[in-house]
Amino acid sequence: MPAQRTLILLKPDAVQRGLVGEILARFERKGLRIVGLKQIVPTTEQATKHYAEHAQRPFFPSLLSFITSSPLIALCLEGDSAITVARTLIGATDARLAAPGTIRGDFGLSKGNNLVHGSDSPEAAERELAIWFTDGLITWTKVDTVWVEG
Ligand code: IDP
Ligand code: MG
Repeated sequence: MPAQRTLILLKPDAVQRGLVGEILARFERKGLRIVGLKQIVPTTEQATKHYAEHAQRPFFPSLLSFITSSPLIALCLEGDSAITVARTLIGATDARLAAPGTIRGDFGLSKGNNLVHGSDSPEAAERELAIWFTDGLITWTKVDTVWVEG
């Protein structure tokens, strides 16, 4: 499979609980590269766009309040089959049922507050990356280590 890019959100519960480093480490250790990263409090408009497919669901209002409640980390991860690989690391939507060894399975106890979002298809990844990285801040270049003298 060719390299893909996927949109990951470390949701407000992950940030509030101090799990950002732990979760980032799992993605990095797997071999996915961080090519975009920022901490923001999304606007309601931005969150509504992101979760548009769920607009008619009963949990939508509480999902919106949750996701806009405090800072989250938006990430663009890149690598072979990044979309599926990230979803596998994240685990099932309901963290109470997610397998041990997955992020949700190891750290979550809720279906709504489930720590992480990951795009579920190439089309979703393209759509979602355009919502969160409107400033185009996605970049990564491999360079040889540069040593500072002295
Ligand atoms: P996903 O994040 O695993 O792709 P989706 O079904 O796309 O799961 O749902 C989007 C998000 O909406 C979930 O991650 C979760 O935060 C929230 N959510 C989904 N289903 C429920 C529910 O039944 N109750 C409360 N929140 C839910
Ligand atoms: Mg989804």
